[in-house]
Amino acid sequence: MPSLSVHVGGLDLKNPVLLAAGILGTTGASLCRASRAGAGGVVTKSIGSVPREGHPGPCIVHVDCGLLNAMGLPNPSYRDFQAEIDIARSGGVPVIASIFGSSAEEFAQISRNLDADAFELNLSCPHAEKYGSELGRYPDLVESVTGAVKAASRVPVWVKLTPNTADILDLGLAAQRGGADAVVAINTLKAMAIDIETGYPILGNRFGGLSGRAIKPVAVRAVYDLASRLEIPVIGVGGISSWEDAVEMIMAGASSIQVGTALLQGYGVFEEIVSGLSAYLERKSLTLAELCGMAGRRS
Ligand code: RRO
Repeated sequence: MPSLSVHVGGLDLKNPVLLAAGILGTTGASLCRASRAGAGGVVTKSIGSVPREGHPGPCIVHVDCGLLNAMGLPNPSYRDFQAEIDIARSGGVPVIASIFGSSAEEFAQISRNLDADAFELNLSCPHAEKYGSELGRYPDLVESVTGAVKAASRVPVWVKLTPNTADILDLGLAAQRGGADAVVAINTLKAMAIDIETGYPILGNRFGGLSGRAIKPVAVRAVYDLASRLEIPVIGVGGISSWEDAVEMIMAGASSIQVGTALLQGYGVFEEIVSGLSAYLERKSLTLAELCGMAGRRS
């Protein structure tokens, strides 16, 4: 069988299929289940400096081809989350802590105090005042936040980018200038749903972020654009639910991929993607490195 092991963004991974931030990443036990199910690495739910309850419900609604969420960054704060990371680490794969803050200093402070194998900077949540894409849509802020965390921590730093911008490449270049070890593309697309009987928005927060199959083509395009210009690796996320989706995202230029909303099908999705990807590489007599960015070399 072809090797699926890969070195991405400063981490050695046994395979390139990771658990994405936000889904089943709130406890050490659920993160461990993802590693036992075959994930090559796991990303936690985003963690901030103080506890947050999140937005009022409803926080999640199923829509055609996807999921709309406005969780609102609920988390217990980094002080109470270290124990969960320690449990997650017993799963034997790298644990990447997703962190958020409202300033470069707040990001840096969290990274100084949290012990994880890498950090993924959430500069892209589409529906949280003063956080996420409210900073992450400005290239200069992406650069300064990335630089501050790089200076404060000794582990690799990945930057998760927002698709809710005119040009995601500008954001990727800013992350690279700030010293990022990789960029992660994409977070959810800003979206909403309305109940037609009452006329009320369905989500408590009125609008939220769209994930799942509907956003895969948007993510593929973002990864393609980023991978063709950046020198650092691009980690692809957005709507991947099968090995075929993973192959497509890797062909677009993703060095590894993350799976989020597809976890609604169960933890078996990791094994399905890993074994399907492996069988595909064998059938085509390709290595993972040869597959990565193939579409860019053909255009
Ligand atoms: O918690 C959330 O509502 C959330 C986050 Br942190 C994020 O990055 N993306 C998203 O769609 N929801």
